[in-house]
Amino acid sequence: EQRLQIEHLIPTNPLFVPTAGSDVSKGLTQTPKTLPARYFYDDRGSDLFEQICELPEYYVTRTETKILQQYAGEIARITGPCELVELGSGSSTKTRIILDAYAQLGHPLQYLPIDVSAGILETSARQLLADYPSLKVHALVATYELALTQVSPTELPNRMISFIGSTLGNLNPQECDVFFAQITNALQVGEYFLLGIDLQKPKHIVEPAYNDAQGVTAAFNLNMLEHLNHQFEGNFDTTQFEHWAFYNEAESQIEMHLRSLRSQSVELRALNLNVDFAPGETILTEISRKFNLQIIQEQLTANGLVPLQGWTDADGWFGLLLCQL
Ligand code: AVI
Repeated sequence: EQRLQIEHLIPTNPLFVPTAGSDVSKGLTQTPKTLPARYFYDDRGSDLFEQICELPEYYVTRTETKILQQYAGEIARITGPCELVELGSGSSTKTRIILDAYAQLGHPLQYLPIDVSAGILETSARQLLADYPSLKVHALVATYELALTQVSPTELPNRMISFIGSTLGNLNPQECDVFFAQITNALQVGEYFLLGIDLQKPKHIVEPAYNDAQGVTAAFNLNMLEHLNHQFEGNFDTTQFEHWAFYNEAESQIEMHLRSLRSQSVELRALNLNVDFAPGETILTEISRKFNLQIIQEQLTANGLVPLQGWTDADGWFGLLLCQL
């Protein structure tokens, strides 16, 4: 298929890479224990995340989708013809709204989705090609860091890197600074950055979004242990851990943990690692920060990414910012 190119920047078998899993070893030997959130996203994790996006409690996706539906045309008018580069593209569902807006203006459609999960990347790329006959897709199986050093200008006049879904919230402030630097390095002057962020709102709305009644978020959280078992020959017993998520109002962030239900020892053979857990001890698997629109705009500006336009929903729950380098 000429319109589709898939490049694997993450080796299919990570065990052949000497540094693979060093982030896992580091996180699990720290006090308190942590694990990088990107280990949520194996194929099953990506599938569970798609289910989270449909949950009644998870307002995030629904709200951002509404904003995109209302303003994608405006985004396309501002940027003009653009290659769309998307970090953490997943199912690319929301991206279709942006592609539709470019199509309506008669612009060529070029899409460069980037995701750590090869399964979902390939499936959604093929569906997109079937639905958009003129679309060209160049997909990268990669982490953001890796991908951002690889993307280069195309024959289109500009590119827009899109980082929607509030994934920025999963980075701590230090990681955020590094990330913005990677974005500005990847872009050329005049190119665009589209950022979707979840905004600060009362605890009684945020907290249930990470503690859904059907237990999908709990399954998503626990699946990280299955992923590690599979990838690093581990023996985590997922029945001996439980999901725990709460909104830390002082920090304006959800903190999501896995809590050990008893004293236990876990081995990750491929990492040559044994980890002991006390009863009730937790692993921090994710933070999900909720932003203040004014502050994030100042931060973007300080990093050379000039906010051109911002949009929110009627309740002010979610923000979409179009920036230019
Ligand atoms: C991908 N990311 C923005 C989601 C979030 O809301 O922080 C991941 C997630 N974790 C639990 N539910 C959803």
